[in-house]
Amino acid sequence: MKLSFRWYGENDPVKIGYIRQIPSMYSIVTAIYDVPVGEVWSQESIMKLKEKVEQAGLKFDVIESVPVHEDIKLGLPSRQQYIDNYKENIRRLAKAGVKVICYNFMPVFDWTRTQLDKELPDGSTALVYYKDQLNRMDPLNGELSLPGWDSSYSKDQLAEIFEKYKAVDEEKLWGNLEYFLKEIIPVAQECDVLMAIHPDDPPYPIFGLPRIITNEKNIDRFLELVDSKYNGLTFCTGSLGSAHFNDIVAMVDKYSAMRRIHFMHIRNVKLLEDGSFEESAHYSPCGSLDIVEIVKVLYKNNFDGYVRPDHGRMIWGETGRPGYGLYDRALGAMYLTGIWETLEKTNKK
Ligand code: DNO
Repeated sequence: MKLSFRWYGENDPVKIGYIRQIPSMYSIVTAIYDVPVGEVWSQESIMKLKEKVEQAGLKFDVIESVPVHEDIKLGLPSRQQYIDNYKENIRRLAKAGVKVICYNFMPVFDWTRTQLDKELPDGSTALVYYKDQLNRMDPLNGELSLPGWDSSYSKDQLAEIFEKYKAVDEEKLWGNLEYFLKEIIPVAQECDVLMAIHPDDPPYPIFGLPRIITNEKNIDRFLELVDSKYNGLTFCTGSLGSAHFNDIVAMVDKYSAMRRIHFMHIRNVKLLEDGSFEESAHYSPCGSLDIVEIVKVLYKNNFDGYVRPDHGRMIWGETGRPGYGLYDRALGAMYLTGIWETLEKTNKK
């Protein structure tokens, strides 16, 4: 496994030099953040970013994300221009040596939580998703915003997009995804860049919008749409693991054995009885997922892709981008490294 860490660039309160100090850190995961979704990234800005990462002694191997324009997900006639731009971004990133591109196909909203600063009994704060809070939320009142979103919309724009989605049910969304993949995967193959879709978080429809990268059956269908290693997965344990119906260890085992996982997001979640969940520390006893078992199956299948500790809590008084502080993610990184080292040493004997 290649340990990596998400960095939001120069504006990230977490300095890249601090990330470098985490033992066994290999690669940065980042993106160009000042270009509107759907537009082409300049080669110059890509090269500058690469330089910054490499100056810090880390690899510039993984991009998260090249976001997919809403018109592509909606299947509008205007999608062609955005798909052409997407292909150009793949080519330009390949020129800079990028190996994996993460993206998602969630309508309108990326990952969604109902509270970003829930205080846990130990005084740390975490991101949570409480069903009763969700039921009281109105996505159209303009109050909903998350730090991880690639786009932000005005109230009116959001209402307009919701209106357009009335014509897109799950099957239409599948069709639009297939169209997109059949266009971009040949380019990814030509450039030798592995595409890695991120699952929907949480893995079921919200606010009446369809979501399809949600469970084993659908991921099987996704992988068959274009049966190529270039059409792969970002397997996010916390996203898929926030619903009781997903057996995370079995899924990681299956897809890593198929060599279709290129990027792992590893974090833990604590599932509550009513289907709500709280993000927790990575350490298995803190949540509902068994992180040791997850890493074990990756090891067993000789996983050599990228792994990043995903969201962390805010601990030790740190402030910053919810989910993306330094301290708890660094603890997660060392926990994962410790498990991997133990597996390597025990299996050598
Ligand atoms: C959440 C992230 C996601 C992810 C996108 C990929 O913290 O894992 O926002 O970056 O869904 O496109």
